[in-house]
Amino acid sequence: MSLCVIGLGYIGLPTAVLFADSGVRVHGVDINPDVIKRLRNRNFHTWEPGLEKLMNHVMEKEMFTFSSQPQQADVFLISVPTPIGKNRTADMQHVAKAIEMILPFLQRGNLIILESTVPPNTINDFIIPLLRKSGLHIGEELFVSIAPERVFPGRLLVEMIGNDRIIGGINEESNNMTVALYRKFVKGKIHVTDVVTAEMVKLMENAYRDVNIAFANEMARMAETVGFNVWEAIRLANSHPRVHIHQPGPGVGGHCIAVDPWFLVGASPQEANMVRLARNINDSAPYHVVEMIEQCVKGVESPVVTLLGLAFKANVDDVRESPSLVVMNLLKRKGYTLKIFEPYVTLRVEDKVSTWEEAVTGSDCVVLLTDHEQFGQLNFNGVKHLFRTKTVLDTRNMWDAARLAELGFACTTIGTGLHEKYI
Ligand code: SAJ
Repeated sequence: MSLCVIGLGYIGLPTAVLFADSGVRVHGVDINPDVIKRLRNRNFHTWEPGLEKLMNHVMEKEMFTFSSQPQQADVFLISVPTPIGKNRTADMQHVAKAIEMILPFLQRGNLIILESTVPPNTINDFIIPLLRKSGLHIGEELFVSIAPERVFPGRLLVEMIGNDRIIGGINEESNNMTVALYRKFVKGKIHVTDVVTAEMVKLMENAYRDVNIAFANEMARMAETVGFNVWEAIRLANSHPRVHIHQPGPGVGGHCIAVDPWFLVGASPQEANMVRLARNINDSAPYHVVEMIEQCVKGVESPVVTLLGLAFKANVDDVRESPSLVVMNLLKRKGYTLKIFEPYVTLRVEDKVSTWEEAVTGSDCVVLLTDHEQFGQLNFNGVKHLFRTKTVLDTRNMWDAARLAELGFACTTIGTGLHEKYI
């Protein structure tokens, strides 16, 4: 069995490596020469547990080769980005390019699998017309399916192997071939359905999470006016066996939850009302954080604001669509002096400092944006003399506000409405 994987990004590469480890001869393709160069130099730069070791292993066994050009194979797997483009519609140019690249290599009996997240009807209305250019009879000589990835950054390998997989083929042969392939490493259940349902399942999962987070964010705003603690209320509500409310925060980032719901809005603008509203609520969250920061530093002359965390979520170095960037840019535009402390992200950012001590020196307000584990253990007592104004704002409920108040801090936690007590 041979497999050609197009796109060696954060999903394509580990997928290719897992197939190679399961005995499939894999050729990986990426149009970005930097990716190929890095792989050649075995410079992987990944924070995903276990991935580097597995890559070295399959390369040594010569089960995984890579280059900028596809080659003939039994199966072609496409795992390229589908970012949000103009007018918040899916930008399909990378998928189109991937199909174009493989067309000259297609042979009778090949299977094409799409792993990228796409709007509903993409396989039927977009992919199949492109594949017809091969001259092969779709469904009889060329088989097609979608098998969307559903893994959580930071747990990629564990989830790729252990999670259930949804497969939607254009016909029974496509389904059977796709199931047989994924069975090589997937330990979770493999669910087979039709293509449009498989496309929709992926989008529904992420839209469900977005709507749920928007609900939590709305409850948080309500808590600030009504006067209760939303974190405690959610914890207690979730003790009900059929309730699972997500957590509020400074907004929703990443390339999935902040993006995929727009594919539903694009596909069905009349019907996608709740999905659109949720997106707008979550997109407004960083603006609310900025308003709270302005309240915290009110009356301070030329305030210095410290931001903790640029990554979109805990313990990763990924800043795509991060609400922290929105907060940072808004504050910059308003003329605030900033200090940014982000131990995970190597990105060069103006105003970045490298230690906690540096971050708080001369600060008038320290704002916790990303819930990196280490931010939960910061030592305030040892640095409190370095602050100019002892004010903190916690958007993730990681800090003990009562303890900080004992140390002389004015501590505001979003979604509590109780901050007056500590000021
Ligand atoms: N967030 C909250 N409150 C919460 C949970 C998350 O504000 O209760 C925020 C996070 O801080 C972050 C954003 O939402 O900014 C998204 O983070 P995430 O960790 O929930 O999700 P992703 O984008 O890393 O991964 C999601 C996952 N989807 C689901 O859990 C349904 C993952 O399984 C998908 O594979 C991935 O999207 C994808 O590729 O679609």
